[in-house]
Amino acid sequence: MIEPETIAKVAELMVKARRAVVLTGAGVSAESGVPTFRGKDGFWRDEDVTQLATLKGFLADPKKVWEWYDWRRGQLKEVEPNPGHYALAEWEKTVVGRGGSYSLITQNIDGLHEHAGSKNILELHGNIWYARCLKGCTAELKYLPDTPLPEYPPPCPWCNSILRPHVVWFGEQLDPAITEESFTVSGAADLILVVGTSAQVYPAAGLPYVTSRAGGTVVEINLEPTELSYAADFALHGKSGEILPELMDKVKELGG
Ligand code: BV8
Repeated sequence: MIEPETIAKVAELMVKARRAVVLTGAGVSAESGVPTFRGKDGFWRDEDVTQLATLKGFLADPKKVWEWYDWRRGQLKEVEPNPGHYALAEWEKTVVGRGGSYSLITQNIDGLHEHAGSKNILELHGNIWYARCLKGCTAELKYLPDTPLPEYPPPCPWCNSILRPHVVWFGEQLDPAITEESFTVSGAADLILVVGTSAQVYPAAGLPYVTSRAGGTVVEINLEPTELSYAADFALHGKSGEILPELMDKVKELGG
């Protein structure tokens, strides 16, 4: 339970924000039933799995890695956005409606923010519903909405190679344009909400510090304390699917 005065203070900042940024991680999707990576029920506790989410792991066994991703896609097919996703989409409407700017930067690859109605989304780690040619024969992305896939690995429709998931693996560069925009908006933000992330994976985890160094306010909303908690101006510990709607109720009460 977050103290009412803290909810009121953060909601006031959300009403005043003109350059708003949100950074989300797996914790935002947890209440939709999507497993997180490192939390107590994190599914990356099993070492093998972290080997799957690497280019080396993929090249060693594309079939096995695609089976794992398609299993995750199958799980995601059943889930819906939760009140936390919808609250962030609603806040975007109020900020933009006041003539402000809003960017939602996510490490999640599940597509749930878009499904909930968020518009200006920066997918730092890609999207599990898209694939691209392993050889890079084209910059085109192949949208693969149906799961299970007919064959593993799926063939590249543009050349005789195969497709790889359009996600960023450890040791891989993020999309330069998305990364640059994420750092630019974070450096200009008057407020960043950091929601549902263990704040361990870089460069994403560096974004709130960019906001703080530039004089913006950092609000963490997470189930448990993280390294960021000590650097944040506000650290609200609890479920994002409860805290975000509570904050939005207060924003609307304040005429946001
Ligand atoms: C790169 C793939 C250049 C897709 C993922 C040494 C020091 C610093 C950095 C590095 C280093 N060595 C290497 C690096 C760079 C490395 C990195 O950061 N490693 C860390 C782990 C040390 N980063 C990279 O490699 C990145 N590329 O930097 O390129 C480069 C290249 C080579 C060498 C150096 C630099 C690429 C990173 C992307 C990796 N891909 N996923 C997939 O299969 O999913 S990362 C994976 O972690 C997911 O994408 C995920 O989004 C991301 C972050 O995890 P979180 O979202 O935070 O999830 P997590 O489970 O950890 O935490 C959830 C939180 O939610 C918890 O705190 C929990 O308490 C909370 N929670 C749970 N339920 C709720 C909740 N909160 C609120 N409400 C709830 N209900």
